[in-house]
Amino acid sequence: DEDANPSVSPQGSVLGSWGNKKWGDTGSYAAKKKHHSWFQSSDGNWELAKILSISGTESLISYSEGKVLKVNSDCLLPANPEILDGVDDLMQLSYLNEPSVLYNLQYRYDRDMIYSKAGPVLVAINPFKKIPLYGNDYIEAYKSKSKDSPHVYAIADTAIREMIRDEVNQSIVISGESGAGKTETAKIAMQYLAALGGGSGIEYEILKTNPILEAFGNAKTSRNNNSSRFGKLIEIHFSETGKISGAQIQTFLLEKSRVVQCTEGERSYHSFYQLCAGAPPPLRALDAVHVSKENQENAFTMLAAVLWLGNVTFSIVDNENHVEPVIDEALLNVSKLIGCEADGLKLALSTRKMKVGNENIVQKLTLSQAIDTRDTLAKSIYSCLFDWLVEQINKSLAAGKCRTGRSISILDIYGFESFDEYIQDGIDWAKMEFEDNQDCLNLFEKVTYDTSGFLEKNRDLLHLDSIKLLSSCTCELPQAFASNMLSSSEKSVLGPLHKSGGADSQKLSVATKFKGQLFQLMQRLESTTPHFIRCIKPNNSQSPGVYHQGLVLQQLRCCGVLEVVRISRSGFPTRLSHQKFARRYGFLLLEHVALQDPLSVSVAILHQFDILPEMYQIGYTKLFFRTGQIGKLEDARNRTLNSILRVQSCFRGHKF
Ligand code: AOV
Ligand code: MG
Repeated sequence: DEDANPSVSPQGSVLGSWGNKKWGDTGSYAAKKKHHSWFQSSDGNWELAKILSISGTESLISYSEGKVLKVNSDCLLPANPEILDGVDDLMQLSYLNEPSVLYNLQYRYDRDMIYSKAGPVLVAINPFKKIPLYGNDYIEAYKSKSKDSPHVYAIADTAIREMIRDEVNQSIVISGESGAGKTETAKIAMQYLAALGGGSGIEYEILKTNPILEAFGNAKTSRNNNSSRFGKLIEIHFSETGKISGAQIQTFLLEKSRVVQCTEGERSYHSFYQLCAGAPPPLRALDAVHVSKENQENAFTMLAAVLWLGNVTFSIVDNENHVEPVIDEALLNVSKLIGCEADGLKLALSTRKMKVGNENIVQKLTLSQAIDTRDTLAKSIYSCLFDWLVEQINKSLAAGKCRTGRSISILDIYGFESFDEYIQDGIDWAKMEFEDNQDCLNLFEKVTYDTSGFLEKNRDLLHLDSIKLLSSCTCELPQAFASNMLSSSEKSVLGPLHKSGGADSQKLSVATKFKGQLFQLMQRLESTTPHFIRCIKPNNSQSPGVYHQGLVLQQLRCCGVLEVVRISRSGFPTRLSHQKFARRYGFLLLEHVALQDPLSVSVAILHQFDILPEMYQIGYTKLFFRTGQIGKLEDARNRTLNSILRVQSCFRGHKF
């Protein structure tokens, strides 16, 4: 029966028409007898069904071990032939409708194949359990190319190779919802880079930064027991020979509010609990990044001060609701730990000096103002401590940094989720070139953060009184923090922070800072070749083996994974400028056209290697290729280079 299975063509011509754009939209699919189809059951899940007969607009289907149902044929979507079950790249599916993609990913997930390709993007579904896909044997296998199934290692491998081959910095951009596995994925990528580029020992230091930063910047939330509350870009530097020579870490907007408050069932930063549990391993890890014993002591002292600050209480001292801190163990400990007079601390927490006209007046604080001041001080000390820690780590990792080399950056940022705007704009972000910073920034401002909470949570402006208190401390760190705060507030767009009044301008300053950081980030990534990993959370309970179709679909849709596959399949995902193409392959030309303009050289190369016209498109400045074409040219280039090398070594070995 010819109609029983749709014919499969490599370019998916059966359904080059994109199965469905929305739920239920069947596109050009016409149901046929014996076809396998998807239909949506009453619980919203898609189920595989076989069409028994068709009459008019209705089809009789059988599904789930013998159940039979009459449905409107329009509600059916075509399923792929069994031979395509579990293909490792979604591009290979004949039908790319949502249920087919969901099914394929689930098929693989059920078999612990958590990685799949969606064209150029790696999709990683969180297994929420240990799976045996990592470690030296796997690293070796990907390095030697004896394994090529989708994997973070394969992405990292491509990044290293392209960095060396193209002499271009690379980036690995990891996105996904909270708890989807971004941070774990970043660590897996680092593991591979460390194994391939290691040797000097600095790779171990780089890997050890993970537990340190997690101790100070991660916390248990309702979505993730080890949730990163800061964004992180780690730039790993390589020498010209491909060896790791150093690294630099940039962090983004730590969630400070967590220091003083968190929702029920959530926790504050791990470091506090670790400190309370006594000299814990991740904190002692500080040795690894060459923080002196004295500075480690200082850091723990600050941590303890923040903890004690949380215990400072206030009592009402007059009938206008003004308060003063209770002089107890907590207040005394804080003053001792940061190195200031208890009286000074008491004043800073209960009064505010203000200038009205030409007069200096001292205003007493109400309970809520005092609590705010206390909390802001705690948040500020903690975030300064975090920044200081990152600075120490960077100093340590910069040792031996090789300036002439290249780098691979790994971006693990929370909230960096919504790429759909790129798709709407018709931009093929498979090879997104970060050409327009403004677009990227606009996109971020679209990103829905924990909206109201986000800005509220970061209302963190420290009053001058508190900053002065810190700068008067006898301990080194609070002094350093105070001068940092002053200089950064002076630099801020809004001028010194303590001058800016109401809540609106405070909010603005956080938004401005955020935007500034993202701008820097975009600038850094602009010149890199990006590789994308999209992490997917299969369920909300952090459980292994549970795959919620609806949840997965929502995430696939949100970042446009399905569209990427479609674009890649119909499009030309590989782009190269004529200059680059001509420089790289020009020497392979048999006829001498090397002196001509890059475009002519490009055309000559395409002709010489008989690249089929449907496999490329020539633009004014760039060449566009379908997947796989560059590989052929690379093979030819390598063959030629190898034979040149052989000839050279023959000559060298030969005594004339
Ligand atoms: P996230 O970085 O995306 O969340 P994580 O990387 O912290 O998510 O992953 C959450 C948890 O999922 C981890 O603690 C692991 O238990 C588990 N997990 C993730 N990837 C793997 C894997 N490959 N193998 C085994 N378990 C894994 V957030 O930081 O909250 O956005 O802000
Ligand atoms: Mg994380």
